Amino acid sequence: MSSILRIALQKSGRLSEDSYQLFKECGIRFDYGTGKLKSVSSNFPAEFLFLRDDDIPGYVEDGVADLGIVGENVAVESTHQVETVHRLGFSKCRLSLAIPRGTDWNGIQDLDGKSIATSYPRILGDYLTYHNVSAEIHQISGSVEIAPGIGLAEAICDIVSSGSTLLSNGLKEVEVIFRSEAILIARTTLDAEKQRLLDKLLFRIKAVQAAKNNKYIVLNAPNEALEQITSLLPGMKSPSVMPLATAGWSSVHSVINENDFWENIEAIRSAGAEGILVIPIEKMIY
Ligand code: PRT
Ligand code: ZN
Repeated sequence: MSSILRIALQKSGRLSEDSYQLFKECGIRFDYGTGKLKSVSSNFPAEFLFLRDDDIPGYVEDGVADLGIVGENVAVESTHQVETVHRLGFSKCRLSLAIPRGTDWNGIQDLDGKSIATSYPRILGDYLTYHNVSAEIHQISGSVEIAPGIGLAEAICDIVSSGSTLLSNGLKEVEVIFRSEAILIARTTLDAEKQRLLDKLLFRIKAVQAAKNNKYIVLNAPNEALEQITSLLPGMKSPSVMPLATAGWSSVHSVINENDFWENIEAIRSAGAEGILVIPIEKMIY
């Protein structure tokens, strides 16, 4: 029987849409939604299982699923042995300590002897131990932000994204203890055939991510500025340079990274480039 990868995704929540979108961009089609628990892809040897995110590391460790997508916060907090295969760059957030807005903050030692409510006792416990702080950890599974208001704890340690939940509960963020994003996790032992399928999937994921991080750029340059402009646009191997119908001018085609995009564009313009077009890339394969 030929092998099939079983991939666990969050059924419905902050990871779901981006996870589904990622597979779509990788050209892997499957149905989801309307209460489905699983779905087989119509064009890739994969079966998708739709689960609560907290259950995914356990299912991956047990071999019910071969792969899964979870927040790194969930993977690190769980005691299950799984391998982090790839960082996916979405659902970014941070796990932070927060205290009532009116309270002074001089540093982590302020929490010595205090009580802290959290759903992340392991990550918090390790952080406190590392900083030699002894505090009482109250493990609660939800609505952590109300704990100080109802007298359950003096501080909280919870996931923060925009910060508006903390704000509306009269709390202030005082220390980021962990930064998280969605990750692809795998069972620690995959047979050769499943590993081959995982490599195939990773190849596609990397092409999709590279495309998102880069843009295709086309510009016109006076020939005397070509050397300087092409050195600013190394592209994937080297830029393409073609003569324009206007004598003394060339067209340069290359790829430019999103991270230093604006600085590079300014340098290219001051070197003499004109008529710059920047075009999104759909897939990028090195
Ligand atoms: O139902 P299921 O168990 O599957 O989902 P869930 O409710 O446990 O998780 P879900 O969907 O809320 O989050 C899934 C993952 O998304 C988390 O494990 C994080 O990795 C990531 N993520 C990104 C977040 C947030 N942003 C986030 N803002 N997870 C939770 N929050 C919550 C946070 O707990 C707090 O209540 O949003 C609130 C803070 O948001 P801001 O924007 O007000 O700061
Ligand atoms: Zn959950």
